[in-house]
Order: sequence, then C-alpha cells, then structure tokens
Amino acid sequence: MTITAPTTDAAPAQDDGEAMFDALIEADGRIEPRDWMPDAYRRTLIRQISQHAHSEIIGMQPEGAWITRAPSLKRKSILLAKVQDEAGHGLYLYSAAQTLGITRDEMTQQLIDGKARYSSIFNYPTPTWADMGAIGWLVDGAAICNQVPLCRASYGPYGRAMVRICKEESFHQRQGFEILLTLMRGTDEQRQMAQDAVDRWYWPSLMMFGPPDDDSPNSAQSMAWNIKRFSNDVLRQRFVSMLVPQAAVLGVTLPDPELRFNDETGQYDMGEIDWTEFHEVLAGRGPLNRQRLQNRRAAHDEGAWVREAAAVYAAKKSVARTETAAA
Ligand code: FAQ
Repeated sequence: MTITAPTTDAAPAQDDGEAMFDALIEADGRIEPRDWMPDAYRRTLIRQISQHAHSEIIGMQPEGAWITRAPSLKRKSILLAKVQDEAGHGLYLYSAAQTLGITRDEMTQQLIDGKARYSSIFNYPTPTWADMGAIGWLVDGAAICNQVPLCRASYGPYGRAMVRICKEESFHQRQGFEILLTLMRGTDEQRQMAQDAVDRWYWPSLMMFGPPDDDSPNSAQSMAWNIKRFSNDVLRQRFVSMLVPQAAVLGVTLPDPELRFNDETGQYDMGEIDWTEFHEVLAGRGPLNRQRLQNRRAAHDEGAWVREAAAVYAAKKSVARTETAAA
C-alpha cells in the first residue's frame, strides 16, 4: 500500500494530516519531518532520540578512560575507533532529533543541566581492561538487541540513523567478545579479571532494556506508534537467549544462579533484577553519575572556543558568498 505525503510547502490542515498520519501508522509506513504528527508523538520521539544521543556521548567516557592504557597499539587504535564511532552515533541522533524542532544546543543544555536522561549503564566504573571486553560484549550486545528493531521505527530520520548505528554496534560487540576470549585463553589472573568484569556488567546490562513491562509507562503508546517494536521484557529475554551460548564459548559464568532454560515456556527463567539499584541510578545516585556529568560539563566549557571560532568562520563565509553573488 502506497500512501504519499502532501507535496505543497504549507503544512497540511490538522484533519487531513491526522488522517494521513493514522493511515501511515496503520500501513506501517514512515512519517517524515514535514508530515503532520501529533504533538505527543513528536515529544516522545524527542525524548527517546535525545536520551539515546546523550547515552552515546556520555557512553564515550567509560571506554575513553582506557585509550591511553590499552595493552597494545592495535588495541588502542581499535578502542579509539570505537569511541569515535560512539561520538558519530550521538551526532546522527542529535541530527535526527533536530528534524523534530529542537536544537542541538537545547538538548546539550538539558544534558549538562542534569535535566535529561541517558542510559543508566554509563554510570558504572571501568577499573580493568576486561571492562572494555564486557562493555563490548554485554553493553553493545544489549544495544544491538534493543536497537535493531528501532531500524524499523516509524519516524524516518530515526530509523535511517539506526541502520547505520547498528552496523557499527555489531563490530563493537565482536571486538568486546574477542577481548574477553583472549583473556579467557590467558593466565588464571586474566581469566579471573574477565569473569569479574562479566559479574559486574551483567545485571546493569539487563537494566538497559528499561523497567519491567508492567512498570513501563511509555511502552504501550510507543508500540502503538511503531516507534518501539517490542516490549522491554521481550527484548531483555531475547538478549539473555543470545548470551547463554556465547558465554559457553567464552567459558564465563553468567552471575545468575537462577538462570535456566524452561522447556515449557521456551524461554530462560531468570533471577530478580535489583530494580532499587536501577531507580537509584536513574535518580542520579549511581556510582559515577556525578563524575560523568562533571566531565561532560568540563568538555562543553573547554570546547566553547571551538564553537565560537566555527560560528565566526561560518558567518564570514556566508558574507563572502553574499558579496560574490552580488558582484
Ligand atoms: N537508563 O517507559 P519506559 C548504547 C527511563 S546506547 C536510563 O520503558 P521507554 C551504545 C525512560 O527513559 C544505550 N533511563 O521508557 C553504546 C523513562 O523515563 P522518562 C541507550 C531509562 O522510552 C554502547 C522511564 O525510565 N539506548 O548503549 C532506562 O519506552 C557502548 C520509563 O521507562 C537507547 O537509548 C535506562 N536503562 O523505554 C555507547 C535506545 N530505561 O523519559 C557507548 C533507545 C528506561 O519517561 C558504549 N531507547 N529509562 O523520564 C529505547 O529503546 C527506550 O527509550 C528504552 C526505554 C528501552 C531505553
């Protein structure tokens, strides 16, 4: 079924626009920036996409801390490329959010004022090199599970940004797996370091999928609008099913004594997630929330001269172009 959006410059009248919007959602089509959309749809997208962008930007810190300490030149260049990819993901996502009528400056301000959310996972410390492996395997693994369905999100700019992001996340996940595999094939001390990192990152990675379905205020509407395609619990379960065979290849133990396959449900039974910890982190009381935001604020302040210089340069170029056109 093909539904074409109006081609005039003027925004469609609300009634026409609403009918078109409903038809597009019903047909599993794409909403584009100039199409009419309900305010609540716009707000939901700005909320989710900006949080996602902030997560990528704050998410550079836990790994960025290891760039100077990577154990070889090869590991250092791979890690550097990964952290740069994360910056790129943040930029694609800020651009997608900007098509909804918010500026990047506004989003950045919300983040550095501590008014915006970013993923809980990036408030945990990275004390050892094995944390780079655990982040790649578990955090990027969870990100892929959560984000592949977002490639089909109903909002065009978001879905298209996610396609590119997911390709890069797959590489990130494999590099994390390979770091852990190398450590697990090493000395007892290295194996212990890998297991310890998996123990610390496993539960927080499960929390990345968000609260349980019964306690997720946004899921039902986001799924009705084809933004989210699966619920938080469904994706969490899918992630665990993916991890179990990979953990066996690595030789690591997932730190959940209650984890076992249930023949009747065809799914993994799991132990209870510590939701108190999750809510504490969301409230800003996680291990490193304060430090992550302080670092982000400092980077923003230190980058002020670059923004000013870029603005002056752009203004001069624009004047030069106008003069050339007038000559
Ligand atoms: N952390 O009603 P729901 C990455 C909030 S990128 C913090 O279920 P929703 C790449 C939620 O915002 C990781 N807050 O909400 C990487 C809402 O609060 P609000 C980021 C969370 O939106 C790898 C409230 O709880 N990925 O890892 C979290 O339907 C390695 C109620 O929750 C994305 O953002 C949480 N974990 O579902 C980078 C993916 N969970 O806004 C560097 C896109 C929930 O009402 C290194 N986002 N909240 O005040 C999504 O898929 C969704 O937004 C969910 C939450 C699934 C995160």
